[in-house]
Amino acid sequence: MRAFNASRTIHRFIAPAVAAVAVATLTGCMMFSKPPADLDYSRTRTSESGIYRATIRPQGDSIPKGKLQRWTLHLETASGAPVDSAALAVDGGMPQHGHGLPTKPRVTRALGNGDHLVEGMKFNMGGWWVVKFRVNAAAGADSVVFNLSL
Ligand SMILES: [Cu+2]
Repeated sequence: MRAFNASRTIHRFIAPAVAAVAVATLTGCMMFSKPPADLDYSRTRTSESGIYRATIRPQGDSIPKGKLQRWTLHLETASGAPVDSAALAVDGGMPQHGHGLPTKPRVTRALGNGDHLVEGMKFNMGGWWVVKFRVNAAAGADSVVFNLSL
């Protein structure tokens, strides 16, 4: 009797398919650190030198991501007198991402009673945004900064 040893050792080296799928969605905004805890997200803020008080009124009140929107900026002096005649410039960005606004919003006209139309606002991602209005009017030059959490 012959013991037929049918055991064959077949070594299959299946190379582990290390599919390092580098999902190339690295658009430069991959910092997930939290914004400072003490940020003031008020929609009414006093300017940095205290000359003005300004209120942002986003269209429809909520601030959507990725959509062009119009805002109204209400501007008054610290004592509450509406400011209609002012040179206003808009700037902004994400301090933690090192980038600015994706658009170049502008204050296009005065609407009366201290209100000013801001066109071209857009925020293309979630997180902490800063929007700054530089104001130059009879009472002086100053800036007012708003924090947004999207
Ligand atoms: Cu960003």
